[in-house]
Amino acid sequence: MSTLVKKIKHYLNASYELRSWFGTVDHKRIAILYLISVTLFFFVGGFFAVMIRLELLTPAGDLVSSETYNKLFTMHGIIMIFFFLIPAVPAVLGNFLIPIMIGARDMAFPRLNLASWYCYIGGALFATAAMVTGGVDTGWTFYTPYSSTYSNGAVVLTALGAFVAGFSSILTGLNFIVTIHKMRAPGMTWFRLPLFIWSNYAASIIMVLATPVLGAAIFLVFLERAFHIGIFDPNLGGDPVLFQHLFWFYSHPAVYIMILPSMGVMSELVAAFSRKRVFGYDFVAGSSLAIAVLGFLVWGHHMFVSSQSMYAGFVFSFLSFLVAIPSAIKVFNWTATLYKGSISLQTPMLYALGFIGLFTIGGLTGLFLASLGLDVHVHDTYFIVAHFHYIMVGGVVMGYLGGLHYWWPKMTGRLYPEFWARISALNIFIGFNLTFFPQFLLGYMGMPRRYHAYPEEFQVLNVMSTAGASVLAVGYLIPMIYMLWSLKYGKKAPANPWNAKGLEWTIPSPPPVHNFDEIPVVTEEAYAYAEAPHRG
Ligand code: HEM
Ligand SMILES: [Cu+2]
Repeated sequence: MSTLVKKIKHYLNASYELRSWFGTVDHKRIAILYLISVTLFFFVGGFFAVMIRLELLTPAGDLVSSETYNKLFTMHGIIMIFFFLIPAVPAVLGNFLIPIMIGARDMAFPRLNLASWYCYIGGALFATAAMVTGGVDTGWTFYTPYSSTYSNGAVVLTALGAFVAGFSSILTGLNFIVTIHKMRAPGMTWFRLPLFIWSNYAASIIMVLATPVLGAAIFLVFLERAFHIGIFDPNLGGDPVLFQHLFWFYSHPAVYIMILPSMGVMSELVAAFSRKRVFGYDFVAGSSLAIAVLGFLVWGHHMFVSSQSMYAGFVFSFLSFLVAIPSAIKVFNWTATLYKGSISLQTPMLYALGFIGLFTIGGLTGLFLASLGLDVHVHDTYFIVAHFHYIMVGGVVMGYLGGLHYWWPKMTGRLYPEFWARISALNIFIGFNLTFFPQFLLGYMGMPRRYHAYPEEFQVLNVMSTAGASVLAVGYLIPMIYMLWSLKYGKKAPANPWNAKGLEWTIPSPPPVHNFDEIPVVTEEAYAYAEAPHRG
């Protein structure tokens, strides 16, 4: 029997040569390459976060100099946004699952897929070079004229890193769009697609349309720095606010590049662990597209106090309220899916429930910020920091970890230890709230962001936040350990450990090189769970 099992070839044991990995065009192997790279950067970015929190333990700026502190939060932001959050869900889970979920043998452009990973690595090398040659201190937002004229840091190298990594995102988006249009198995109509596909599709549209604008903005900063052409520097006849427009025209939609794919994971988890079809499937699918469109119309809410006309402020404020509606539709529909579902609280579901709660807090505080009058008060305070961490860490990272646990058996063929996984999910939830909730209070009391020292009355809340960060750090380390452990010692995973619906669960774990021996013919709706046998 065991010799028989050993003979089964799958994508992981098909070949062991280095070339078969670094030259692979298999979407599943590319997903693994991304998994390793983004995990590495998550911990590098995490290291900077720990340094920031240690500095803020005491009111005096005593651990690092103010210059070093500026570099710490800049590199933390750049790494977490460009090298972790943007690629995490689409490039790891999306790459692995999209072809399988639609019943295809690979992406539409397998080589382009590999090229996108090399762009990511190229960008990462530039960014790493910038870090080791003195770092950069502009903030992840690269605001001009500081970045273009005054900063002495490695701005050009870092910007080049973000620029090159941007191509990875563009190529991934392009590949997803074409794959979803062209490679669906017979019977896999648009409205039978898993919602994970819809949300990645919507995110891909943003990747393709918005990322080039960031590229252009960064390129202009480079031109101004290198050749002193007056684009942003008023001394040279330029306009610094122009940069903010270009930057946020990308970066607000970019927040949806991060959150949309994670919302897709959420729909999969909620359905699988309530054993029900997602409530209001059409609305959840449509809301992804609505977010992609509306997301392009709200960038001015980052510039309420940047000399933007008051009337523009009114309009951006109103539009920002609108963009919250499709997100609220999703939260409502996930909750409605839980209602009378037969719920099992396994690890991925714990992450999903965490996502619903934390994303709701992040989204509601987004509405506070979208209110023009209130934002003037809390702009550039710790309230902002709390808002976006609730969404990006409470939302995106929770969804990513939930998804990683859910599909881990499929990706690796091994089960992880459920006990430790639950402990760490709980640990992350508690650590997260302890870290970031006090920051809402600090911001509301007026503590500005991006300073390495602060008045003494803010210390108690800062100590809570730093304590929470240490709990959170442990929460992130535990999965690292048990997931690596499971690769060797974990129980072998069956094809469908969760008894879930979806084409990915119809093929062996781990999948064979070409996913399907025979291309499936789809006859079922998505999430065709027999309605849960109902308890009175
Ligand atoms: C529910 C819809 C949302 C609304 C109405 C909203 C509103 C806002 C507003 C008005 C600001 C600017 C505050 C200021 O700087 O004074 C802001 C900042 C921010 N938001 Fe949101 N937001 C929403 C969702 C999101 C999502 C989904 C993400 C990320 C995945 C996100 C990430 C951010 C980030 C990163 C910043 C700060 C950028 C910086 O200055 O560094 N937001 N949000
Ligand atoms: Cu925004």
